[in-house]
Amino acid sequence: MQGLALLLLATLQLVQLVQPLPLTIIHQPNHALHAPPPGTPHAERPDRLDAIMDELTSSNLGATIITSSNPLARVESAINATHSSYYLKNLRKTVGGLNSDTYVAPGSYRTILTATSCWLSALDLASSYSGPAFALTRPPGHHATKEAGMGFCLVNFCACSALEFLKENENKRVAVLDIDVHFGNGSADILKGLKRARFASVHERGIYPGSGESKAEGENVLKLPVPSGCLGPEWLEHVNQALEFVLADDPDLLIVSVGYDALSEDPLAGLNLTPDNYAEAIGLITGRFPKSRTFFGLEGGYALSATATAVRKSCEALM
Ligand SMILES: *[C@@H]1O[C@H](CO)[C@@H](O)[C@H](O)[C@H]1NC(C)=O
Ligand SMILES: CC(=O)N[C@H]1CO[C@H](CO)[C@@H](O)[C@@H]1O
Ligand SMILES: [Zn+2]
Repeated sequence: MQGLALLLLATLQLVQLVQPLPLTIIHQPNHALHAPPPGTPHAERPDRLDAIMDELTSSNLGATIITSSNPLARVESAINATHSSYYLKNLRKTVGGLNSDTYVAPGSYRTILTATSCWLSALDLASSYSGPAFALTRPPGHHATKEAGMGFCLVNFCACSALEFLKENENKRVAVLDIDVHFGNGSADILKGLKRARFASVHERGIYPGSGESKAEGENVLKLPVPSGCLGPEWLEHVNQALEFVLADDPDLLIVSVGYDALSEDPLAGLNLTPDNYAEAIGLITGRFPKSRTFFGLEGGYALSATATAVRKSCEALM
């Protein structure tokens, strides 16, 4: 009798162990403080995230939606470790344009702190085997290099998270996959040469930021440009190749910088993906690496309704 009870208990515990954890979405309540100056229309605007959150909250997704709450000192130290103090000093005192396409509003630095905090919360979940998690933040971050914001990006949240993980785990490795339609030059810039990190980007050839050609960028960085007009199957093949590269040295964590500007509706780029192609990419990713140790963070995506649909389908694929 006692033996049976023990067996039952053990089985229950086993079921709990293999039961996948639900998706956690981390959202950024103050994101609208980062807004373009009145009267100057800009693709990177608060509506982007509002449309996504509306779509997610009105669907029966069943994901846990939380906000982040990291101590300010941790968030700042992750940012300080990623960008030069010269650049950050300049960023904090700038209001207006950092350059012609990248604006800074009075509240931008505060939204940057919460966005970083959201990515760190997603990191904490995935690094304690409690993923998948998805940080839904803006503006995007993957073009920001150590020394400069550009391409709508002020701080590189993806790089902040990867470096934080490497700092907290001395012997572990991190894999970073970037599937925004633009080459993640900032993430490549910050991660190249790091022994315990691998980075791969799948992006449209010949568009912004112009440095996405497949020339070598150090042994741990792979650039996989696809031609304009590219459809789902060819793109997915490249995503698969990118995954193979970043997973080759048995990483402990996978970070996915996901931009939805490869959708055919996107006004800024020329690929022809559908929302279902994003769900298929998520399927490829979770088929090759445990989703409990994976987290996603939002980069671009400027066609509001198609992006919202594709984010929902991505989340459904993660459930
Ligand atoms: C980050 O750097 C800024 C400016 O150099 C400094 O004021 C701040 O105290 C630093 N924060 C942490 C947690 O290191
Ligand atoms: C690693 C990398 O490609 N960095 C590039 C990012 O884009 C800027 C602007 O095009 C270049 O100056 C960097 O070299
Ligand atoms: Zn992009």
